[in-house]
Amino acid sequence: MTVLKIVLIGDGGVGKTAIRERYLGHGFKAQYLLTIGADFAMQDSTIAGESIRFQIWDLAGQQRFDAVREVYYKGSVGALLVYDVTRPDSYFNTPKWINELWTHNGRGRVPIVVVANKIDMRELSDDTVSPEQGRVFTERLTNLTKPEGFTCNYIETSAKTGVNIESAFSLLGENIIRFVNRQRKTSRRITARLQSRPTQRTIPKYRKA
Ligand SMILES: Nc1nc2c(ncn2[C@@H]2O[C@H](COP(=O)(O)OP(=O)(O)O)[C@@H](O)[C@H]2O)c(=O)[nH]1
Ligand SMILES: [Mg+2]
Repeated sequence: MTVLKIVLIGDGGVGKTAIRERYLGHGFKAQYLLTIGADFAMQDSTIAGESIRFQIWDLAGQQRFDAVREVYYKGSVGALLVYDVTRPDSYFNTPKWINELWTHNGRGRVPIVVVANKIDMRELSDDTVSPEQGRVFTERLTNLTKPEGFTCNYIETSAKTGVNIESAFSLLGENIIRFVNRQRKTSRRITARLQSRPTQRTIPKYRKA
């Protein structure tokens, strides 16, 4: 069982907790209690034939506190980056969140699924973020991560209706597996190289003797 730490990022009120609760099978509420610090929950899943356990971190309330933030991001291998389609400001703030994640997780660029949430409210609002905007942004993001062996995805969700919530997590899982496998390969290569070095050095010495 591989444990994968993932984080939910995005402005306050975009639906991070609602998405997590929906994924955990807890339905949907009109209000979620603000928890102190960061909350985390486990959910097991099978991604690309591998059993994995998502450790899902959900930053509650104080998104401004640096100390909480470092613990929150450290070791995370992926994120759901959520914005609210009825709040364009939450879309324009997404680069800030990505920057924070990639700076503080200790692993650099890790997979992200861009989640355009609250699509059940799109018809009710005049000023919304279009699917096109979300896709263009995600393509740009993927250009940054492709050299690392994985892509980023765009998905439209509603925590209220439940549409695409499962898919958001499984897309993220698939790209994390790609990312993790590649990292493992790299570290095996490095280990092999380190182990072979002493032998290479000692052989000429013995020959001389
Ligand atoms: N209509 C609608 N409301 C949502 C959706 N997701 C979350 N909400 C509501 O938006 C508010 C903020 O959600 P919350 O999960 O607490 O946001 P967070 O601060 O990002 O964790 C709550 O009142 C939720 O019920 C959604 O997909 N559709
Ligand atoms: Mg929350």
